Amino acid sequence: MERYSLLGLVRHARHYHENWQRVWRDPAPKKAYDTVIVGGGGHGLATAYYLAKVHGVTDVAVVEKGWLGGGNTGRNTTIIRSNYLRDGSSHLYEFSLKLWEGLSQELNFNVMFSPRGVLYLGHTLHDMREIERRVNANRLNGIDAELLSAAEVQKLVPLMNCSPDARYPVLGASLQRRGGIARHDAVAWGFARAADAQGVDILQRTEVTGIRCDNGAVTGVETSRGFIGARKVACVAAGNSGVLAAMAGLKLPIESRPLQALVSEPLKPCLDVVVQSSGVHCYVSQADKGDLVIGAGTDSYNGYGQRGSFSVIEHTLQAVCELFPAFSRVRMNRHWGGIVDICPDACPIIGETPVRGLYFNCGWGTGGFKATPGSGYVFADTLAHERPHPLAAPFSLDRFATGALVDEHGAAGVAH
Ligand code: FAD
Ligand code: PYC
Repeated sequence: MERYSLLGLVRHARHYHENWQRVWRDPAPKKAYDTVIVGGGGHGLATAYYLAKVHGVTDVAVVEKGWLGGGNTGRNTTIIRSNYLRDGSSHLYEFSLKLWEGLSQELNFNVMFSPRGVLYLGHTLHDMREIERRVNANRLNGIDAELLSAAEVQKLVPLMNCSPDARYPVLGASLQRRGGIARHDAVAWGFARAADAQGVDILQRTEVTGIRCDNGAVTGVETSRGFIGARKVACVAAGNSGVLAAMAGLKLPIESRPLQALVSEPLKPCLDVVVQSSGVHCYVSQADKGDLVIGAGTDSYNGYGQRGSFSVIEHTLQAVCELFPAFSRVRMNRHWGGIVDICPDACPIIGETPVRGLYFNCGWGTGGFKATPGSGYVFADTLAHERPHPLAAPFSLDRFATGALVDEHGAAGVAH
């Protein structure tokens, strides 16, 4: 009975909220490592974990200028799906989705992956043709995909305004039932804890300020805590990738732009599927604790401030209210921005650079959260074997010289 009394609650709080154990160590940097990973977001931490776990490479440091998951990993709307158009990207994201399905067990840490289904709405005949084409392409690649009519969408999401009188009426949608959401910072913490347990050093509050090269090969990184030598340097820094590349004299085909999201006050359960619409432009899901998690479009200018312009967020809220008139009475609690790294073909860059031993994993833009485990896995394999993992091969930097671009603009959750 005491469990439910006020006194019981206070006792519980005092007992469980004191003397917390560290979940990962806080080591001093060593003079040198075999591999230094720059960026303690989900992708960098996953890379470190799989390097140690799968390849036995444990002489690794993850160097993070702020706190783990403080970049886009902790700022995104966590939509996970694998319904991309092109074969190369479909295989990579599907590989990642399969890893999500077992990730909490793999890490022994609950990342709260919730495969509640992802709906992608069509508002015009052209949208519907594109959606149908993508559903067919997904099925050819063995990826679950369904085409829904407007009536089926309405049945699945009773709160949605599917009236033919809407300004942009819902004509139908694709549905990937295995898609869903996860708890963003738990993903960073789960990979961090598991990488640390394998012997990886995680160095927070350590900013890389320079990349040292000698004779065309990388020798280490200058940091706010001194020089750290490395045989390999792997940059996984999302919106800051261009800045890091410039430190080694490289220019990446990337634009860094703010992308915003916001959360509402908590509501009773009312939306049990993820809804995306590039037509009216918004994406929304309801987190397990009840708040609506809503995402916007990118600002149309480059920048490094982790906030975005008011007009973009206002446009998104208009779209949300149009799709869900009931949400017009909901108060918004917080909004923020992250800096996304966008490639011309809306696909990532994974692999080596012209500098020997210097690797980049970036360009995931507005859609890399879903790729976190898969990206870490294939990048670790690429680093360990010093050749592209087969799933990473289509995403090498030299595709911008050969012209073998993997255009995924149509499947990006955010129009840009
Ligand atoms: P980050 O988590 O950004 O990690 C990079 C780290 O590098 C940062 O922690 C940063 O501090 C560190 N760093 C940078 N420079 C240095 C330096 N010089 N020295 C040391 N450390 C450095 N994707 C989806 O799949 N689904 C979504 O629903 C989705 N929604 C999004 C919504 C928003 C608002 C945003 C901003 C992004 C969204 N994304 C989404 C994209 C997704 O968040 C990213 O692609 C993904 O999280 C990138 O992970 P990362 O580990 O590469 O980068
Ligand atoms: O990639 O699915 C996605 C996405 C949705 C919102 C932002 N990115």
